[in-house]
Amino acid sequence: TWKKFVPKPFETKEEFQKIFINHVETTLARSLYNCDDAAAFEATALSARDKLISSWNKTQQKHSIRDPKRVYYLSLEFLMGRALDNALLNTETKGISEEGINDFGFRMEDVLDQEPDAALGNGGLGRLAACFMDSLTSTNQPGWGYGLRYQYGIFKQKIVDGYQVEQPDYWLTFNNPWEIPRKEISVDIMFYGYVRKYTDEVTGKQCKTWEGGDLIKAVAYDFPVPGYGTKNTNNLRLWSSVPTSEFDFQKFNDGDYESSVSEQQKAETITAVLYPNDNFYSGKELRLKQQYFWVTASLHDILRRFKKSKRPWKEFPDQVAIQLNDTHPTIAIVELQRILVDLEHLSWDEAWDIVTKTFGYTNHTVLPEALEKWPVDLFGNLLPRHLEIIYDINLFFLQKVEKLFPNDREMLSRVSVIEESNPRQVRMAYLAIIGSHKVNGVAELHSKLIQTSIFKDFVKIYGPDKFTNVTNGITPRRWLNQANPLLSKLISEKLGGYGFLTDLDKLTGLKKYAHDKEFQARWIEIKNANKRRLADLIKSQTGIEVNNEALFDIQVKRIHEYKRQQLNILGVVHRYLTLKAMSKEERSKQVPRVVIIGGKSAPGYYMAKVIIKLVTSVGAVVNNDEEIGDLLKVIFIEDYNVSKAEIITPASDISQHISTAGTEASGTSNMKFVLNGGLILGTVDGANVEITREIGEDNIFLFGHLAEDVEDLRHKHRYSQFEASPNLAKVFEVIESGMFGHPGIFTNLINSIRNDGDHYLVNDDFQSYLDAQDLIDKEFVDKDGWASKSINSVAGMGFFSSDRAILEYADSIWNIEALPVEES
Ligand code: 26Y
Repeated sequence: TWKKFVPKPFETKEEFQKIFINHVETTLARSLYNCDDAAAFEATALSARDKLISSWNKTQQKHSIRDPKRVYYLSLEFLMGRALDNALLNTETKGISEEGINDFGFRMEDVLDQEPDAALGNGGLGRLAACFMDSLTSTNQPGWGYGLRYQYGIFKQKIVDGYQVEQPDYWLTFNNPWEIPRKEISVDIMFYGYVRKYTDEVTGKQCKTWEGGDLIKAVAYDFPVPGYGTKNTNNLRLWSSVPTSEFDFQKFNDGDYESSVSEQQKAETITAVLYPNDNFYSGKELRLKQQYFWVTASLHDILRRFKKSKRPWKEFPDQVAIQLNDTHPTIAIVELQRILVDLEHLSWDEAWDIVTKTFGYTNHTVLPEALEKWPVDLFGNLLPRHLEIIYDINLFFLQKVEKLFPNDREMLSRVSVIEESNPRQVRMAYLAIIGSHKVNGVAELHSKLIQTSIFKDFVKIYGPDKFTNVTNGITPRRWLNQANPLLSKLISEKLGGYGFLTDLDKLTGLKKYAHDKEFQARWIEIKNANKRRLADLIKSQTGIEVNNEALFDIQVKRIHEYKRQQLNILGVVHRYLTLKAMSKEERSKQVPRVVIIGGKSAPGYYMAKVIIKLVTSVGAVVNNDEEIGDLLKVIFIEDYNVSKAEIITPASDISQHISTAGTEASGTSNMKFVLNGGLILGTVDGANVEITREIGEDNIFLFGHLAEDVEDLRHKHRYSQFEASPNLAKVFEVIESGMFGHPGIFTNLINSIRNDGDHYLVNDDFQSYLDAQDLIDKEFVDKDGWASKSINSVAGMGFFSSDRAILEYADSIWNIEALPVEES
């Protein structure tokens, strides 16, 4: 029968080798003798992909038959990183495939290293989406991701003369074995055009239609998302823009063939490049085009799937939940309303009821500069019908507000979706709130803050139940099992297997070993091995050798003033001055430190670029000071990305999460570092608060002012003289003396603290920061005490699994249920 000819996904080393060779010889048209690491990567990936596609098919079939309610996660960013190691580990075939390729003379490490990162995101928000995809599958949720297939991911960072230089990340140079092009799945998307009124012949009703615009085609590319401990495989669908096959025949006939073709070619620019701004809104038309293009293609796909079920429209929210990852996909609310009213001819109220039951909105930031607001003219030109619908949504909303709060004109202008500024702007966050049934923040403190500050009026209008919290999480598959195989293995020995990877609360079982000397020794040995792995990376990238005995102090994340890398490096200068002032004898008693900083600045973010230059300049002096030697090294890691994070995260003794209180919504790398046995130096901000609650306040180094103090401090700055904390004054003095190169480079950075209001409270928190650093130096000397803190911390991290986060969303926002594909 036909079944005989269906190749079985491999389960043994020999089966793997057969499939591998088959891919080398037929898919790649090579031979084993002519197969380099790059080809070995491709063949291994294709073999793993075969396996995933088979479970992907089963999953999608089961979903088609059972037709459960599904969630669609709309995100403009998916920071996936590499896929091969993850696929092999999640399908538990890394061992056999490694043995398989070893026989052929390849080393797994080198093969894995061939893969480019899928870097379709900026930072936290994009990586969260990637962790959520892993957890959706691993917890068997029927859920898809929808995003854009950018041809250029986040830029690659080079450091030239101490400065950041950006290079394009064209990640699709070689075949991408993970993507399945679905050229047959395409949607035509319109921009510009006009709105036409007409009378419906049957009902006699006044209707509107949008027409006459430019068309661009969206084509689907599917990426299988493997899970751990499951036969399910979910889908991530990314859209790519291509010209429509339609042609401007007028131009063609006029003999202007070239320009009619080149107009069409412009289509490709829509998905060409990821905007490299993190937490910063820039208001470019092309960005709005990306948003509408992606949202519309995705909705079209979702509606097509729903229509197959032949259910009435009112059942749509029983079948479909759509989660908006920040405001970037907010036009989906308007587009669904437009489809239901203009094309499906539902009444406004029926349609709006469906819309609001369908959407949920996650807010990731309170920073005013990150809130999206589109100029009304730009919006109305690109999407004329959508702007009209926004006006109507706003009108009905304001009528409701007026009834609730009669005579409160101020309230009406405060909550209006249209900001009456010059130019007038569409406030996307307000639209997202009005069009969703739930709004959530990403850590307890953050959720409380948005309810009492930027969205306060909306809490009054809708009541508190619409607003909720879902604290972020991270996937323990990538961030423990994959990044730190040694620790994962040790934990599995103590807990009797790898069950903690799908039930992270099991880590509490480690508590009883926190003071076990033998266990501590193995724990420390693993940390040392991970530090050596990072030291090798540092050596190969910078040529600098670091002392493995030193305390590894790491801050890696996007460079941003609110994240306060400037506080870190100014603290390093203070440490350097302190060491220089010591006698030789005193110096010999100090704990050696390697300060590691990494992260990208947005290309147009001047101050962040100055901070990078200060870090590299301080490094250039300190690292070459023979008197200091191993006591202090300052390393800037170039081009921080997901695959580097996998090496960096397991290697920290201390990591820094030191944002001005109230500015970091959650942070997720804080969770990754602690899960890998590093301790935190942090402010009382974002998820640091909950981490403290879960692991105990003795296991974290907190410092600085609280979020509730920030407003008063900023107010004080405006009305009183700047008084530098004495230690900061000394640091400024040596920078201005030229100790780290021409001081003019750093003038604006220093001024932002000294003369321009110190918005991020660097001065206010400086001494408290130094005190916390001193405490760290003291405690690090006690190796066993440090190890027991580390073990107890890991034991308390169960809560921060993204599985927990996904189950909370599934339960309280999406109302969906797991649907596992049993083994057949
Ligand atoms: C306006 C637009 C261009 C924009 C682009 C990217 C706005 C925001 C962003 C990215 C935001 C972001 O990454 N936020 C981070 O989300 C993480 C996941 O919830 C949080 O852990 C982190 O604190 C927050 O800064």
